[in-house]
Amino acid sequence: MNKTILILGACGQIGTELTLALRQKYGNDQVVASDIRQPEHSELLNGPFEVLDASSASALRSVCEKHEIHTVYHLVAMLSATGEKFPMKAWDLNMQSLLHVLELAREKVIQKLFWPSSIAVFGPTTPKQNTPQQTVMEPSTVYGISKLAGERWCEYYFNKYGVDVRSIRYPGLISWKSQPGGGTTDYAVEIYYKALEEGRYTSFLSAHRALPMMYMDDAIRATIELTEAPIEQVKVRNSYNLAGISFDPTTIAASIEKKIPGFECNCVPDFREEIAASWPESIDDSAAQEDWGWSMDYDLDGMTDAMLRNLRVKLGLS
Ligand code: AKB
Repeated sequence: MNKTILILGACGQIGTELTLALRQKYGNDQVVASDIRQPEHSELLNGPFEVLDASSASALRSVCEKHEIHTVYHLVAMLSATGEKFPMKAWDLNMQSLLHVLELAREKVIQKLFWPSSIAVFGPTTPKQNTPQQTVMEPSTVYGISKLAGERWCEYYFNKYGVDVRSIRYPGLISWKSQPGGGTTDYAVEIYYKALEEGRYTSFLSAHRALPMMYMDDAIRATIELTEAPIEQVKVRNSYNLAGISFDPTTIAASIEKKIPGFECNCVPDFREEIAASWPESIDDSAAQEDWGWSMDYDLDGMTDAMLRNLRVKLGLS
């Protein structure tokens, strides 16, 4: 059976690494990368690449039909901080493209869908510590509202039409290959670049503002493991909590300082502090552990090692 994969948003932070991981696993030709722009990473051109506007239903359909796509990884989104600047654009982009793909799955043009949700579905009224899988969800950002609505649509299409849709509520994702853009958790990537380049960093979140985060290798493995899990193991059809590692700017700075003595971090919070303050500090992911056997590899110091080692090479500092 043809199991060709389509990645929407392949040039983004997650899309770049997911495309490379899936091509390594299944071969370049089996994974069609797509984005609204041509890739900066030439590695993405080692297999099929389509310039595709995922908010166009007809363009999406024609790419899925042309390549006989089986599984779509839908990674197109405007993140929390940019979303607050452009609320209507964020809503349109985040919702339209998801609904188009869900419709293609309902019509059986594609057979399976992975769609990412986020810790942003939680809000100021959610319990902050060890946030449960099912709890109060009153997000206060446009991004969070769009992710919560998306979760409801995913579960609706599963219940109503049997669409095989799978989802993870990603924590902040930390990676070195490709940078994030427009998120509230982005400080935890910037800090590694600045530590190596300048030996100091000014955080836009306050010193003790803890958030759940995860190293990209764990996030990619979780994404593929959930998408490929036997169907009977996937019991949550809105989105699974993933805990990751919880830390604040002070704690990540201390982890970096162990490797770069003298590294200095100070904090000048901006508008993103309010967004972060509305999100959980730590997450309970026991449902993911029990249902499909999730277990994380990287702790904070392990992630710091990996980030600094890889960035030194990337930035030509080694
Ligand atoms: C953001 O900061 O907006 C994202 C997220 C937590 O989903 N990284």
